[in-house]
Amino acid sequence: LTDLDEHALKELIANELGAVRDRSLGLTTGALDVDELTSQVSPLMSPLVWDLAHVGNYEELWLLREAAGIDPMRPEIDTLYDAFEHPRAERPSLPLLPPDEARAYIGTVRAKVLDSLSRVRFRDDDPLTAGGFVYGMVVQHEHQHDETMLATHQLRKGTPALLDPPDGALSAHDGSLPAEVLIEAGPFEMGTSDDPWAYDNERSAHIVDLPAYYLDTTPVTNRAYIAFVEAGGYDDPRWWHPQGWEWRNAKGRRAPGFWTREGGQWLRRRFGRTEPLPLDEPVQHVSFYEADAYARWAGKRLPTEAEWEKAARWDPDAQRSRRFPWGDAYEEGRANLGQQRLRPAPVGSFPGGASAYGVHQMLGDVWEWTSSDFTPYPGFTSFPYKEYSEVFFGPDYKVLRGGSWATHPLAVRGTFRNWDYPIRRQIFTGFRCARDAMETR
Ligand code: AVJ
Ligand code: FE
Repeated sequence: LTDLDEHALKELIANELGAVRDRSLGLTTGALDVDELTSQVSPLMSPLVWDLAHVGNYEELWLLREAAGIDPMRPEIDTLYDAFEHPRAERPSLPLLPPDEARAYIGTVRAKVLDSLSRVRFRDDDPLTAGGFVYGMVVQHEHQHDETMLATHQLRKGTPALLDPPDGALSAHDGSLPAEVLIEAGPFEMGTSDDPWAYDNERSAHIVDLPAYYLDTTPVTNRAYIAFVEAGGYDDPRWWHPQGWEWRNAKGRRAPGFWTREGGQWLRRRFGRTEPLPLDEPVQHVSFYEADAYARWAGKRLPTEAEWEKAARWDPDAQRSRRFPWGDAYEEGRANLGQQRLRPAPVGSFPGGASAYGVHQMLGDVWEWTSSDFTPYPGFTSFPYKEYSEVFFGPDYKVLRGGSWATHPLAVRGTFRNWDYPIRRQIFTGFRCARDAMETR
């Protein structure tokens, strides 16, 4: 991105806008009838048609009104698609644009964006347009909602609407990985000051000094998690955070989301189909409290987000942090990202995506819970609006890192920070464990 001149950058932006729109339309058409697009599968999720019009309304606000100075097209609908005015639970009862109108609206917005793109100057002294930032923000936003729509699809009942893409051969597979990697004590650079499309919460780069620790080489698998379940892990309050124990009792949780047991076998429901639980895949649909309880049972703990990021980005030989675990540029075949398959890849897949420390599958597959609250980095300033990150800072949210199989490569990097309530598990969440090392420097 940083190497492109303005013309090439605009070409990339136009292509990425097209690609993400294809993705959004793919998640809102096909086997879905109008009723399925407008109804709600869970109070945690929006009707799909809300997400669809919301991404177009966000695009209108930022790319037409703010960047291009174009007058509002339909100011009267802004309030319907303002996420802060209407929590998800009440969205199905709003007078939303019906699917056809929503598609027409976002299509008109998009045509005007592409038309105005060549006229908008990217100015180094204007943080909104420098490096195409606001366009990157809109592309990432639509991909984030596409991932949210996939979580909605996972919760849907009825005829399956999504087809597994032909899986293709997974890349080479390493079945002989050590269980843990030692990360030596010392400082590393966390966050970024120069990634043009990074969000405010990823800024600025700052040095963090960590004691030595061990980190699991791969995410925790279904096989390993079954051992916790079958050892009675859900029935022993010793392993659970008091609020986690409360949640387990109130909700009757005894296994991860979408797991069922039949005839002595563990199964899982995935996009409307039931299949045997794939033992070598990372466990998915666990809450922070479940991840935390497993880690204690295993004699470990969850990593802090600094520990996660050092293991993913720091190159101890070069004494610098990388943008991705394997280097600074995104490369196909190094991670299971971008909805190329509708599931995490077995652990040991994508050995070419390992970090300098030899930690595997840090990007893609499953979002990884960390033990850290979502708090601002030193010197944080909100940009370009405080409802993206700032209003969520505090002890209510836990940080998740690394993206899932559903996350687009443009919407994740080694510095990217996601967050959610510790009880949530409808998103594609897993975890890996850490433990202290006694090593001294
Ligand atoms: C960063 C994934 C927590 O989905 O709530 C979407 C992203 N912000 N629209 C979310 C977001 C505004 C956000 N997360
Ligand atoms: Fe949004």
